[in-house]
Amino acid sequence: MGLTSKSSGFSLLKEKFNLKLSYDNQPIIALAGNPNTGKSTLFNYLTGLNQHTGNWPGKTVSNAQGYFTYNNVKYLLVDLPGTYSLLANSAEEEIARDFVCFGEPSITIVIADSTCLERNLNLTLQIMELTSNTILCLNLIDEAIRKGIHIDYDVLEHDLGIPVIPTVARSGKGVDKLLLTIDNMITKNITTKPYKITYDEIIEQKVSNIEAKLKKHIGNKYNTRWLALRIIDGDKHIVDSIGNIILNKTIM
Ligand SMILES: Nc1nc2c(ncn2[C@@H]2O[C@H](COP(=O)(O)OP(=O)(O)OP(=O)(O)O)[C@@H](O)[C@H]2O)c(=O)[nH]1
Ligand SMILES: [Mg+2]
Repeated sequence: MGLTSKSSGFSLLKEKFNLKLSYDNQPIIALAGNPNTGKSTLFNYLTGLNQHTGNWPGKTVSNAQGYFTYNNVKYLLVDLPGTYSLLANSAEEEIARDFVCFGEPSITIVIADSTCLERNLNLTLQIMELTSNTILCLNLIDEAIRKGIHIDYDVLEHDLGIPVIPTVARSGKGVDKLLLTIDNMITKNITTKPYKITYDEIIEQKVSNIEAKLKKHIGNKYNTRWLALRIIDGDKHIVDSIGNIILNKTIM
């Protein structure tokens, strides 16, 4: 599944991801995370009945999109399938990864299960590598407290370089702070400085070479460092998508 060559911008998003944008340039918030971390609970809490459900185009994976308004801004919220990684070993991983990479969400919220943070942080780091507009939502904090797990939010926030918000999605605890953080990120009152993984010198060298070539063809719209890493991985799906972006640009 690559990007189609005829579409661009607003229509491309609508076509590829079947997004129900209510106005042009509407801020899109993606909810990502491991399976069973409370993504849909938070999605339902924020959107209420104001939602559409269906399938992702061409997939049998269900898709939920909904709206919520905060500080006079109407956001489109997209509930991504639960995944342990973005390596695209399954349809769910492919959707989550394509959406975060090419769907251009304004913000990606990673919903983590606070009772097994180590496993959840793996996906968080992968998402942070793909987009700097990331918020980590430490959900199920009530369960963590019940199990005697203590998390130092400030240290985590400092080390990751992104906002870290504890929540209980089932009751809505912490959601006010999450909304305020979204608003502050959209209005650029908060800027993030996500922790970046540095690879061995030989890989970093190849990444810069590939990145320079990519930038020449596709500019700065997409995360060329991440795309270069996937090319080194030999990821055919990503190579096809890049080919289609280049073709699309040539046609425009
Ligand atoms: N105790 C507690 N339970 C929660 C919380 N958030 C969600 N749950 C429960 O956790 C379970 C999973 O929640 P979902 O919202 O379906 O999780 P999900 O991430 O959408 O799961 P997938 O779509 O399968 O990836 C449900 O039983 C929720 O009621 C929370 O903060 N605290
Ligand atoms: Mg769900």
